[in-house]
Amino acid sequence: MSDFLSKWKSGLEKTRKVAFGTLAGVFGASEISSDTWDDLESILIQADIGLATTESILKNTKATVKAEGITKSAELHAVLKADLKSRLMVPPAFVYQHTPPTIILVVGVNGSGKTTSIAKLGYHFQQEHKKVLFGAADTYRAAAVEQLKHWGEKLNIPVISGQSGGDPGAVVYDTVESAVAKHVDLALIDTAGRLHTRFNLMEELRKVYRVAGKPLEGSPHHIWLVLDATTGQNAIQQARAFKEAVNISGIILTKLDSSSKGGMVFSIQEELGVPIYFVGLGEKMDDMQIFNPDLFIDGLFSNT
Ligand SMILES: Nc1nc2c(ncn2[C@@H]2O[C@H](COP(=O)(O)OP(=O)(O)O)[C@@H](O)[C@H]2O)c(=O)[nH]1
Ligand SMILES: [Mg+2]
Repeated sequence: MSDFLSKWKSGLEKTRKVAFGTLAGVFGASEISSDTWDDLESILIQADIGLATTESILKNTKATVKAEGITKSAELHAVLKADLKSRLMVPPAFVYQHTPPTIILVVGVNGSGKTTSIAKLGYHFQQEHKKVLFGAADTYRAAAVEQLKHWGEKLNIPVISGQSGGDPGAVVYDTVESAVAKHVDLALIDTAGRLHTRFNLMEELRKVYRVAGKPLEGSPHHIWLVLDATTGQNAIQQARAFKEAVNISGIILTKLDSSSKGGMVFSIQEELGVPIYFVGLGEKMDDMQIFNPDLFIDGLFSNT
């Protein structure tokens, strides 16, 4: 197996075990009965697919089964796989600004994996021979700035930071200005994920967004929301709130390798209509992979 395939298979191992792997029991040799549909429904819900999406999957699958005259539950496997695949968006190819730099603001709640994802993304873009800059605008936590500096040193990527407890807007401004002056291809900016109230957090994000456009018109060019896959449907609620505040252009889904149930991937696409650009399949630098629906579905089902 290629490195690439084995990364998806091993990364999704836990997810497969806790959720989708149990489908094997449903896809037995028996005839399809109302029990088959009930079992399928409960497994999909347990896999964090969410009620609305589960209902829609069942409806489509039942229609296909009827149209194709399928009677054996074993044949449901392929029908379900095809339906799930059709729900996932292949992420659009990443487009760099014609005139560099490309500025990416990375947002999300504390602990979702923003800072480590920025490090992994920095590594990813370095592999594409791009010159990268980091901005440490999560000024509320000294540890967050230190964490990004640590990654910057390891990867040999410069980090723009300000004073601890200082104005995040000032760091964003300095990062964008410096990205232009240093002629980097791309800047990734870390942001705070927690303020006293959600309203404050969203206001802060709007402000940071406006400030990013001052030194460079059109910036930020992307706003990526980091979601922790292990938080399941809660992540969808978070995504809605962030989407109201700023124009989220892509999702980074972390911790798919932890005991996430994986099903929220389908709700993200269905309810938010925002592409998943990257997924975190482990803790290593090269464990951040461009989201690939085929590999994802195959990884979820590989033992069934
Ligand atoms: N297993 C796993 N752990 C991750 C992944 N992404 C982030 N983490 C861990 O999640 C924790 C929080 O990450 P951090 O980047 O500090 O989150 P932040 O508060 O949003 O900046 C850290 O312990 C990371 O190592 C992932 O894709 N897989
Ligand atoms: Mg952080």
